[in-house]
Formats: sequence, structure tokens, C-alpha cells
Amino acid sequence: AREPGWWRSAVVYQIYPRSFADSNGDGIGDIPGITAKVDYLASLGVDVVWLSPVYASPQDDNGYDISDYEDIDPTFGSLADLDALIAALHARGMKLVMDLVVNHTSDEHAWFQESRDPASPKRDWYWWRAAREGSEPGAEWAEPTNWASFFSGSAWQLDERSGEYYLHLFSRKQPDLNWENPEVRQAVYAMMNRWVDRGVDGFRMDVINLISKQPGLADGEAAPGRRFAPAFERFANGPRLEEFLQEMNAAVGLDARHLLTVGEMPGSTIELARRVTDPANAELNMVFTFEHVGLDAQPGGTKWDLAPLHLPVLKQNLASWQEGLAGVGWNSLYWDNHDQPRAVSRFGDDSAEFRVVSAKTLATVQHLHQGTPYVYQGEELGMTNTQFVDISSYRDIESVNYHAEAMSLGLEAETVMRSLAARSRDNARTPVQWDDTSHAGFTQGIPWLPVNPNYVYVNAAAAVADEDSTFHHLRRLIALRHELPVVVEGRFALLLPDHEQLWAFTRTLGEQVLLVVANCSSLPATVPAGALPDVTGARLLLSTHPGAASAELAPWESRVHLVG
Ligand code: ISL
Ligand code: CA
Repeated sequence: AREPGWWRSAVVYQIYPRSFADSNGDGIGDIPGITAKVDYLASLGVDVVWLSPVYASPQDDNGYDISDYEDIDPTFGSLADLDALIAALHARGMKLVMDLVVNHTSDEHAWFQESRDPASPKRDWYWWRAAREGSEPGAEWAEPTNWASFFSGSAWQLDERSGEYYLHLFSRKQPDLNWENPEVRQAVYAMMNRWVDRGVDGFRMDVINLISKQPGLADGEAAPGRRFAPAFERFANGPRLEEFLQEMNAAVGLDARHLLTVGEMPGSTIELARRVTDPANAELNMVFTFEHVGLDAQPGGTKWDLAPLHLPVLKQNLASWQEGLAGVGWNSLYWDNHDQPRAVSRFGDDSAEFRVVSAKTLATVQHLHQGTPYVYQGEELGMTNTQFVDISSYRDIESVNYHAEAMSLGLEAETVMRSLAARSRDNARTPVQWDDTSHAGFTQGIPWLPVNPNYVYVNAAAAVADEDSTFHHLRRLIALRHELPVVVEGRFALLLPDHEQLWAFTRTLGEQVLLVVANCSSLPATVPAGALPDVTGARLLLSTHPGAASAELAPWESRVHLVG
């Protein structure tokens, strides 16, 4: 049974099925592979599994290009396999959340195939536009707008069949659905209802703030010498977004059936997120913000333009979301997902000396903010970024396209490879490291993406056997959330906001104060005298090092005290 608001005290574990566990030796993870690991997930203590897409798909963007919402891709298994997974999770008190990718379909979806015919009743289901006025279709500069696709090149593709262009904010094989058309919306809601009837417990909604486009489809401002403009503000967060979300909520019974809903909303402001997650508005439970994963890029640049991350900026950003949503909406908390580099390599220190302890401390900081934490597969093991040295190792469409475009623009090869090493989505997509046997126990065949060579010591079997591992640290954090209401409901306050090494905050509920102090650096740090609440007599709930009383914190040391 689903209790109202149950997701506030839940921890979600994200699975990227392709890279989780392969049951049949074809080198690609699959649903039976997941079902074989549900006891592992239960032992970690997570409440919910979110599955990245397993629907029928040509796999141009690893399943985020769906050709049939009603079926499972044979690569991953069958509907019967999914039913078995749902049953296995439910039997252990866990829930299943599915990815919902409805900003776009695959170009191989039957809806789009019909839509290519200008006389079809589905023509208006997608964004078809004539060439720019005065231009021949297919000529240079003839695209209806100068928008860049997220995956390089134009966001418009000419279809020879009608001589018109269709919009694809992602790859050419991901045409955007036209949510202005009510038939599109009803078709999506009907599909969602069928999944809920089948037993799924919620949805993670892919780029949901792109379903309402800004009217007018205005050009963006291209950088000097560039043909296409990243024109996010020209199409995202359109005026009908909240109307569509409310309509969806009512039509599917998202709130009435106590489903978990989380909207992926790049470019969402705190103000928008507060409205969307305010239960009174009946839209979504929570959203994924992107602000904190953009702080290590150059302002005004793209994710590939690397810049150093400053701890005060990061912790103040999270604090502003804590304060902005407090008492009204609800935060989601994440470092990692299938689109981001590995947290320990990005925010921690993945050297042999500090990998484990920095992964633990990052988890402590994340899980003890207010909101619902998301754990990405392998994060519980402190898995690190890839060690690819050659472009031919990369598989992600975004990385491969970026490399080609950057090289054609004359960027230095070394700079491009450095950006890929730091930012490629493939960092998160190498197979989960289960043990120290060949291919880390992920497959009996050849993995679709090479296993990180550090699997010989970074693997689940080793972590589960070691009480001091990241796995057990995370398990304790999850248990704390389930035991202590202050972890779920406590009011957040940031301490020492400008400290360059220490991340310290309190959570307060009634008489209870949870104090978190973490050294987020690879050098020792000293707590300034009198800067933190007195912890004499307080209970030490969790720490990374023995002897947690001194004012000196070792590199990446963290402590959690409960006062009162
Ligand atoms: O990955 C990103 C950073 O480079 C984002 O631009 C990302 O594409 C964006 O957050 C949307 O992501 C989601 O939709 C995409 C899909 O490729 C991603 O995997 C998914 O999480 C298109 O469906
Ligand atoms: Ca397989």
C-alpha cells in the first residue's frame, strides 16, 4: 500500500539497465539481471528503484528514444520479465518507478511515422515547420530557427517527404511531441494509466519542463562564428507547463494514487520548483535541479568548458534550494545519475588514499540535507570515472557528436579529450562492478562499454564483505533516515557558509538538533573556535574516523551528532 507522502522518507536507487547486470551473456544489462540483484538492493535498504527506460527503442540514445511505450525492448527482456521484477520488489517492500520520456518519441514510433504524411491526422502531433522565409528547404540557414540540438548541430531536421522540418531538441531520432495538441496529451495519460494499472509506483519524467515551449519559436543568440545557438530560454519552461502537469496529475491520479513523481527540469529556478512541488498545486512531488551540477563549468559556456568548483558556491547553492522550498515544496538530492560524471571523481577525491572516505562524506552531506536522496548504481561502491584515452572508446551520442563538432571547429584535440574525460556521460555508464572476476562479473560475454579496470578492488563483493566500506556507510545513512524523523523533517540551516573546506549544517526538529560537519577537502581542516553548536553529551550517530571529538578534521572526515 502507498501511504500519502511516503516518498519523503524514501531513498531512491537509480538503475541504468544497460549497465547494471547482464543475465544472458550478450554484454548488455537486462531486466532478469536486475531481478537477480533485488536482495542486494534490499540489503542496502533503499525503498524505491527507478529504472531508466526499458521500452522498445532503436537505442539511438540508449532508450531515451522510444518507439513503443507499451512494450519492453527485447534487449532488456519482456513484459513478463518486468512483471516479475515488480513482484520481486513488492515482495520485499520496495517500489518501482519508471522513466517517462514524453517530450519526444523515437522517429521510429508509429505516431511519428504517421505524422510524416502532411495529410495525416497526426501531422500536428509533432513540431513541423516550413523552411525559414525566403529560403529553400535544405539550403544553409534555412532551418526554421537557429536552435542547437543538445546533441550538436541543428535542432531541426528536414524531411524530404513533405519538404518541411521537424523539431528535435535531442537527436534527429528524437522528434519533439507537440503538447499543444490535446490528443497527444490524452494519449500520454492513457499510456501512463496502463503502467500504473500494471503495478508501477511512480514516474521520473524526462526533461518535463520542455513539454511546454515558449510561443513564437524565436531565434537564440549564437556565439560569434557559430551557426547554432544553445537557446534554452527560447523554448524551455513554457507558459503551459504547470497547466499540463496539473492536467496529467488529475488524468492519471498521480496524487490520488500516491505515486512518486519527479520531474527532470534543467534550467528550473527555485521559484518554479517551489510552485511545481507545492502539494497545493497538484503538479509533482519533486524536481531535479541542475544548478549544482553546473557550478564547475565556465559561466556562459557549456558543460564542456571546465572550471574549478568552489565549495562555498556549491554549499550555498544547495542551501538556497533548501531554504527556497522549505515548508512548501520538496527537494530531490543527487550527486550522480546516468548523465553526470561519477560523484567521487567530480566532487570528491578518487585517489587511492581518499576514494572511500570522500565517497562516504559526500553521501553523508547529500543524505542529510532535506529532501529525497537518489543513489545512482555504483555510487554505493564509490565507482569512479572511466579511464578512456581514445575517442573510439566512447559510445554516448552526446560525447561522440561533441567530439566531431569540436574538432571541426578547430578546438585542440587535447582540450576536447580532457573535457570528455571529465564530463562524458559514459563516465556513469561503465558496467556495475560486482566482483573481481572477468568483466567485474557484469557479463559472461563482452560488455557493451568497457569495465573500469579498477574493478579488481572497487566491486560490490568486496564492499559488502567490508564493514568499513562505502556500501555499509550508505546503508547506515539510509537506516538513519528511516529511524529519525529529524532526518526527514528537520529544518535546515547552513553554518560556516564561506569556509573553503568545511561543510557544516544543522537540521532541527522540536528539541532535536542534528549537526553535520564534513571536511570536503584532501587536507586537514580546523573547526573555528565556537563556530559550531556544543556537542558535549551529544550522541555520535555516524562518522568516518574514530575519535570524533577534536577540533581538527582529517581529510574528508565527517561526523554526524544528535543533540537533544
Ligand atoms: O546530459 C545532459 C548534460 O549534458 C543534459 O543536457 C541532458 O541531455 C538533459 O539533462 C536531458 O536528459 C534527459 O533527456 C535526454 C537523455 O539523453 C538523458 O539521458 C536524459 O536524462 C533526452 O531524452
Ligand atoms: Ca543481456
